[in-house]
Amino acid sequence: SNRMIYLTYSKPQGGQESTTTLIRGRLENDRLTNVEEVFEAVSQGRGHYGSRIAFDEDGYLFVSVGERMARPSGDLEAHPAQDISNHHGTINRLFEDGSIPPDNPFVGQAGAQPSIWSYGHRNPQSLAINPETGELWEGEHGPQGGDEINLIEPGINYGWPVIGFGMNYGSGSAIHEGTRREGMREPVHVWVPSIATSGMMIYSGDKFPDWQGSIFVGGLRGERLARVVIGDGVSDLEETLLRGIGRVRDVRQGPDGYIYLAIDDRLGDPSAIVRLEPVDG
Ligand SMILES: [Ca+2]
Repeated sequence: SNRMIYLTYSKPQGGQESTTTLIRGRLENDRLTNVEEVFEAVSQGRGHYGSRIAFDEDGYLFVSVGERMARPSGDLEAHPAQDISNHHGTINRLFEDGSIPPDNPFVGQAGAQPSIWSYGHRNPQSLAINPETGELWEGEHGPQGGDEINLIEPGINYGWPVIGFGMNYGSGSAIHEGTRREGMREPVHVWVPSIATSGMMIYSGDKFPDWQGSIFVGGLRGERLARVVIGDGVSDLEETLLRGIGRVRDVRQGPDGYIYLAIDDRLGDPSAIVRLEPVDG
């Protein structure tokens, strides 16, 4: 371990607005030292920052940025999440120091942000690499209904807000023109109603052999752990584990092969890290 810690936060930009910013520093004597900014998103708004960080085996760093609650109305194709001159609703691929890999899909395209790896996302609060295949998986919050899991590939438009499965809060009125369209990628799995997807992990350990390759996703409002099995491009199975234990903020596989959950208490009380162990028989 190089003791480097990466984290994102909402960086004030003047007024009441702020943007998703990624920093890193080295942990020395329980202090974060040599803190430096790695990435600052070109985005504006008051909410829906994303954001998650994932590292792959090849030294790339992925960071998600939310659509910043820009309203989906009028010309949906003019929405900031469909515009790659900003970072609203994007997954970005960087080297660990924040520099831009020259083979990113929009490098050299006039007006495009060269860090963008994929776009057309809403609020991506889940991002994980499958350690066996190297695939990048993402989960995002839909509006009322329509949380998604997507397999992320470079240069792809994932559709928000032109296509999707959600509707407007309260009124239930339509947002999207439909659920599919040429040139936009549909999700691999959808939750209607939403669970408010949070941390994600693809299991590869030996403590739960039957769960190897499954995608685990925490639910915030859904207060659950979801297990999703992906078949040939679509989900074959989704089951709910541990319903009602609180808002599941993150799920990780420990080096020991057990599954760890971070439970989140909205009232700010101390809350638990929980370890899942197999039950014999
Ligand atoms: Ca989508």
